[in-house]
Amino acid sequence: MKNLNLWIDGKSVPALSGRTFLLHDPATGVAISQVQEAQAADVDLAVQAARRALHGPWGALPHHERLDLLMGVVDGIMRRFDEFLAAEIADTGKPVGLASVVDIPRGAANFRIFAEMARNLSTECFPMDTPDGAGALNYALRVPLGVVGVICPWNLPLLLMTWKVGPALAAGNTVVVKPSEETPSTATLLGEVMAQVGIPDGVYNVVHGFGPGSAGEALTRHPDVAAVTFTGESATGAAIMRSVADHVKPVSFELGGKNASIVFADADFDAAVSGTLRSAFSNCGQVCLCSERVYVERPIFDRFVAALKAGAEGLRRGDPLEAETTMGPLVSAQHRDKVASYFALAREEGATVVTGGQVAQMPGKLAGGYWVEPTIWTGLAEDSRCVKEEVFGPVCHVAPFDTEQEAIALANDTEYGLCAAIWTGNLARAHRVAAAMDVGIVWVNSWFLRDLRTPFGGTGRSGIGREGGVHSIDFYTELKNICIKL
Ligand code: NAD
Ligand code: 6OD
Repeated sequence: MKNLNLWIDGKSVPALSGRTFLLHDPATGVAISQVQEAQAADVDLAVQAARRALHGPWGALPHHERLDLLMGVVDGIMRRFDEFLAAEIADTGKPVGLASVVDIPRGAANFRIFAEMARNLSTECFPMDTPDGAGALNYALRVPLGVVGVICPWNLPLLLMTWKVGPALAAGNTVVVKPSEETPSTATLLGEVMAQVGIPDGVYNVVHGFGPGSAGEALTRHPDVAAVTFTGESATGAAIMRSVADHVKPVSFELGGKNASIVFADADFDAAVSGTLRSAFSNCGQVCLCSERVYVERPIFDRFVAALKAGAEGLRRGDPLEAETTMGPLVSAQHRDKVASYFALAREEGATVVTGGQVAQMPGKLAGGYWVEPTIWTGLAEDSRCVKEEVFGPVCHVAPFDTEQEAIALANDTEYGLCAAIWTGNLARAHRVAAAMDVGIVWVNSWFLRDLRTPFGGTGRSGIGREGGVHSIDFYTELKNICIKL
């Protein structure tokens, strides 16, 4: 079994307390790693290392040299691509066909796009008239926030962590990362890459552990952490907000969703079916952007449900390392039990189970893994818990609608507001319905497609702020106003 240390001040170190926890392979249930659990004292060491780097070697580097080093991280990840891939698959159980084209390449790309973006940053400057005629120059400077606490979920571990670390470092900050307790490996591997490519010690630190009463909470409460960027559940976001309140720290929150897809009868039928299959079942439904509510115009409802059922039943569960596998397990036994509880609840709430609805039995070494069937429900009331609450598994409820107004009202009837997908062949309708969606991101005839310079984030319980491009840089910097009398 592998031992996974913390990464503090450029070194791999055990936790001061000697406490550890076990990590299991989601595909088999077999224990694969013993992970060092950081407590407040370890978090303090990491934050102090990050402060020294901020006020020392990292802060002293010319801006373009910092960005050159971050471009080196891109190459460093790509050189160790296979190790990142193996570590991500072992922790998450996601299929190699997904992790090799999405998770690891995006982990590298997140450093490239923000290093490129930060090279071209500008701020405003206004030459001013003054009563004495001498004039003044009033301009703004961007300065880093300081030590940023980065708290991450388990569903896209490297992708979502680097989505925050990339811009934070490009903006001149240093970071202490708390990866999910379920998926700590790639964050640790990234520490080795940082050291190999010459990022100064203390710029990037990793503390493993849990949330409340453990490394996560200690990080959010640390007085020398200037800001907290968090991706995870909405309820956890609320807890973190309470933790940072006393120090009035800025937060960037990417939280949960209960996203809708709307399929109009004028859509390209096959594209809508395959797009909805992807948006409901990718990564075993463990993507915050997944569609758990699908609204289909009544004339094509029965045909659509039948096609979606055939597609879901065609997904291939199997060894995540095999290229043919299109559906992996859920991340943990605890999460499998949560998803299974919604299978039971849906039946109690009167769902028709079109397909799935069970924990899946797998053969051989996969028998001990956390497998479930892709599941489609119909017939639930709009106010039922299965239609209102985020399940975060391979499930969707499909319901018919009759008018565009009704579809908009159904899609918007949620406390969340992360994203929506609209499938239509009518351009005017696409614009109209997209504008009416109460969410941060709308896809038309697509899903999970975007230029990384555009704003990403949600409304309502789905988050606070926007990440991506200059929007990330805005969060990770303060603007300082300087007015010089000439
Ligand atoms: P989670 O909230 O349970 O945990 C996320 C992280 O927060 C973990 O590292 C955890 O240890 C830490 N944590 C938990 N309690 C804490 C506390 N009190 N203080 C500090 N840290 C704490 O989320 P998860 O189960 O890992 O991820 C799934 C959730 O994340 C889903 O709700 C999903 O929608 C959401 N998510 C959102 C986005 C997005 O971009 N909007 C992306 C991915 C996942
Ligand atoms: O693609 C991204 O940048 C991003 N933040 C995706 C989030 C996925 C949620 O699980």
